[in-house]
Amino acid sequence: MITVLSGGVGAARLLRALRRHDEGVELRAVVNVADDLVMHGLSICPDLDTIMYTLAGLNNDELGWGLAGETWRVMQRLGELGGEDWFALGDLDLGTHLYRSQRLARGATKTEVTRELSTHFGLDVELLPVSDDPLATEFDTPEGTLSFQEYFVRHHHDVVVRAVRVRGARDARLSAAARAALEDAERIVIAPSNPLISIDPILQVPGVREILVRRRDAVLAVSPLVGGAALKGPADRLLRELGHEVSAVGVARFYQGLVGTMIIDVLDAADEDAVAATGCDVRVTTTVMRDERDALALAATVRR
Ligand code: FO1
Repeated sequence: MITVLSGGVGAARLLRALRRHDEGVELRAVVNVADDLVMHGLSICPDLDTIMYTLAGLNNDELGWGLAGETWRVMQRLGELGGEDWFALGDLDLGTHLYRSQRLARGATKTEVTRELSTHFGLDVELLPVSDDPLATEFDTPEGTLSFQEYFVRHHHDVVVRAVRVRGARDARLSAAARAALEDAERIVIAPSNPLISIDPILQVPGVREILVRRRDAVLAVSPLVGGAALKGPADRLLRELGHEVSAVGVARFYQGLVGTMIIDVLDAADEDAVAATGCDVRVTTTVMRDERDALALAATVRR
């Protein structure tokens, strides 16, 4: 069994590649829920839904989120009414949020609702919210304190970040299913997701770090940087703003003590020795999942 610590699109593509590479392997994902939000009274879980839609083959690959072939009639009407429409919820996607919100309001846990949705969408990867307790990433910026989606979507992550916090992390309980997925996995993979805002909220849930430190030889991380830059999103900018080196070495230092193996991109091959000096084995390969062949090659390097 392989367990993948997961943010959104990078994790979704790695999970899809691991599934295609080996149809027989049991796959679980322990997923960040600190991007989650309540909007229009609806509970929205972007990372869980991105992975779910991707594994179901229903995702909008261009956007990296939402459903392919989506329509936006509800948002259009909301905009006409002068409502809050900066966070775009497609007509079909809204069905997922309505279902989840009602189940949560009736007392189901996020873990239970995720299992129900995963069954509906025919997934053969077990998606596990890291915790059923509320977690919320927030950013200190010159614009004030911003919630995750205010920073990421409303401000297009184009605002200086002075500090990042995960509200609720200290008191959050690691779910029993996520704990078992971490304890029982033959291999724990940290996806090429943003270390600071996708993976760190998972690591901040009490118990997760301790398990990784203890199981370090089984832990492998894929660097999200390629040639020292993020493919998409603010990973490089945030590393710089929060005082980390913007390179595979900076990522390796961030995960130091937690991982036994790092996979870095061929464009960062010059960093191989410095990454190894943080105390892990290093594998160098193409980490960009541009097409099926690249994705399968990365999956093969993870499984090696
Ligand atoms: N990302 C955007 O850039 N703009 C949006 O309007 C947007 C809406 C949205 C709705 C549902 C959902 O599940 C995800 C959505 N995302 C949107 C993506 C998402 O907010 C971020 O990419 C992740 O939170 C970062 O991992």
